[in-house]
Amino acid sequence: MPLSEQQLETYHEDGYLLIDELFSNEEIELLRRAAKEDKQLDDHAFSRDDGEGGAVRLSLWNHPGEGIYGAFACCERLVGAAEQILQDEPYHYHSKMIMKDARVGGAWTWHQDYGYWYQNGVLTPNLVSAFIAVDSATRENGCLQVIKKSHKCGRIHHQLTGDQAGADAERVTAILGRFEHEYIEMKPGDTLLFHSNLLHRSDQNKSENPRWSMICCYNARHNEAYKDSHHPFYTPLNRISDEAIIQIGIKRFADDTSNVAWLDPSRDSSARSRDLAPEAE
Ligand SMILES: O=C(O)CCC(=O)C(=O)O
Repeated sequence: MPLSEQQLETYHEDGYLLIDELFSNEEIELLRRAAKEDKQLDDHAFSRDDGEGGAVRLSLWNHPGEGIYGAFACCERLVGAAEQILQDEPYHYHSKMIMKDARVGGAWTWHQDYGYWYQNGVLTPNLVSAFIAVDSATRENGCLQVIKKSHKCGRIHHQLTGDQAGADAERVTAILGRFEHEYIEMKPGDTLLFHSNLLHRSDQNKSENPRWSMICCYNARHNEAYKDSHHPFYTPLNRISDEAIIQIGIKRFADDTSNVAWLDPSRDSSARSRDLAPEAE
């Protein structure tokens, strides 16, 4: 059981749980080097106007694959934690690398991930994301910000700002008046588990330091979408041991990413789907 009772309680109460050093220096360095040297990752990257004069850059894939990215997404440490949180079998909904580059990395507006995923036919917000710090994330380079306990507000109406869908600004302002706004500073290897209805955002990166992070998203088996979308239906996940990360990482990614099902940017609606539906739980 990766998470203690106390950690689970914190997650459910606050909508997120920060775990320091979930991944060792050796593990995260393998991921960092692999990602930064990965031409395929770069080739599949796409940008979205952030509505503040910049653009966010990310690569997104649907299946974990058998390389280093899959080793992280399928390791017992993360999948076990997701299972405890979801109280159901987790399956890989997608992973992404957020490439918030030095000086030019774009901002993310306040949003809930379920604000996007609702549109994909996912019926309940029983999904969890694991945000793994690949580089250090600080206030200067645009670390993630969250509104603590905002997952309790239910799903909020989303609308477009630039290319990104953001949560209704009037409601976010009201929520900020009552709930705590937190900056989540992280060291490489630290991991934030967060609820799909947690409001989160990040500022542009005007610093000299990149802020890359990998986010693995899991859906509960019994919460698979009722209709087809650009993300997969339930697909059993091959859990691997925590030790395998180093073994696979040392082999590096060579041709490993070929089976991850890269998502064509034209099909991706994350960070830009328009949600005009009424608010719902
Ligand atoms: O990496 C960030 O700053 C935010 C990313 C995010 O919110 C998302 O991918 O939904």
